[in-house]
Amino acid sequence: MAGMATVSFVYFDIIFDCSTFPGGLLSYFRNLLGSREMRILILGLDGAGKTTILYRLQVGEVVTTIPTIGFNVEQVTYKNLKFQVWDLGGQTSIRPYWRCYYSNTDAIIYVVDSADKDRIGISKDELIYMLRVSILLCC
Ligand SMILES: Nc1nc2c(ncn2[C@@H]2O[C@H](COP(=O)(O)OP(=O)(O)O)[C@@H](O)[C@H]2O)c(=O)[nH]1
Ligand SMILES: [Mg+2]
Repeated sequence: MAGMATVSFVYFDIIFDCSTFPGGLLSYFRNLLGSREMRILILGLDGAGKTTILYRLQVGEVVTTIPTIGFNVEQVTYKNLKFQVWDLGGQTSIRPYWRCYYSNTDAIIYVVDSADKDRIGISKDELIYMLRVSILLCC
């Protein structure tokens, strides 16, 4: 990740508009969860901070990462909710394969490195493309 800036998160639910759930996102997940584990994807360009966020969620601290080849999948428990979190590699050559993971996914976390100003446009384009494809595949 370039520089010392913080990572910005863009969180959105690919299936539902969150405003539909006045009880909050957590209660939305809790209601859905009853029967199964939630599946979440973490996407973003390479070096954006995806793996760091995954392990921050899982072990509660920042760990040293190496570039992700392929993907990491980890189970994360938060307030008795279980999430299966898929951290997909963000290199240019791997991005076309993100679409293979959209089906059966409950939510996507899209990570943007706010310090990587040279690639902010690429990150935006990938986000828009990902939204288009995921909506086509999931609705
Ligand atoms: N300064 C700063 N560095 C970060 C932050 N998040 C991740 N990094 C660093 O950015 C680099 C890439 O992070 P990584 O999680 O491997 O990115 P990924 O390719 O998206 O999985 C690593 O050296 C991290 O330590 C952050 O919030 N601030
Ligand atoms: Mg990674």
